[in-house]
Amino acid sequence: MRIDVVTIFPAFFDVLEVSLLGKARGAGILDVRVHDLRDATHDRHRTVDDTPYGGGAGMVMKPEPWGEVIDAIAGPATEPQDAATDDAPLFIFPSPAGERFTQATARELATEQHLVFGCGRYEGIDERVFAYASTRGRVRLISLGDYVLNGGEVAAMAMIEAIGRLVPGVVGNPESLVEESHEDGLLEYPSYTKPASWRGYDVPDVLLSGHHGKVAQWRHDQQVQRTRERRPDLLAD
Ligand code: JF5
Repeated sequence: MRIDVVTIFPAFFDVLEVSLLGKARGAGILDVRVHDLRDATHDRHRTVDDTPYGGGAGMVMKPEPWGEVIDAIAGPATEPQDAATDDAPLFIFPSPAGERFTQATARELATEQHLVFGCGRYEGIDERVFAYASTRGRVRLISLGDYVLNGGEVAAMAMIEAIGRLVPGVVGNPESLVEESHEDGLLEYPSYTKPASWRGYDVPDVLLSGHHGKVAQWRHDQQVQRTRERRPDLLAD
């Protein structure tokens, strides 16, 4: 999978070098390229924002640098219908005004060939950038949750990690992907390791019993109980 990131803070993405995703990049499974939006400016102050038409607080990201970077990433313009196809890039703009990102979104996006994350700052990006990007690929505005960040970088990083680990070959053991939280709509069961007794806290007897059926039943009960207590919204749907 190829992932391009467009940002005015490319250093945010240095951490992608480490950990599992870093290894996947080394192995050629993930091809991540980070682009500094300011490299597509041509004034001496490398300006990426301007005041909003119609007035109001804050600044808006100018369209011209975005247009240049989109051209550089997506290549020469194609026929309008080609932008909607699966092999055209999928542009993702992290935004609190977008559709909600879930594990199901991560699964869906992990099947894509080419993702482009556009990280906005200030009060947002000139709306015409989304229209232009949609002539070169599909466009989705995606929200991590109902809170506001200073820019799209942290949201993009979280999405890249959630998506990247589902790309075949990135996580060593595919079984560890199946049994995890949110894949079956329930929270994870509690986990324990040695020692069986630690500072007066004991591992539940059932886990030491060697009775696989009872262990599975106990774990499922724990999942349901925790989900009811912590995330009743998950049980509702
Ligand atoms: C952002 C303009 C993007 O705040 C977010 C966000 C929250 N959930 N998901 C994303 O994005 C930052 C700020 C201003 C565009």
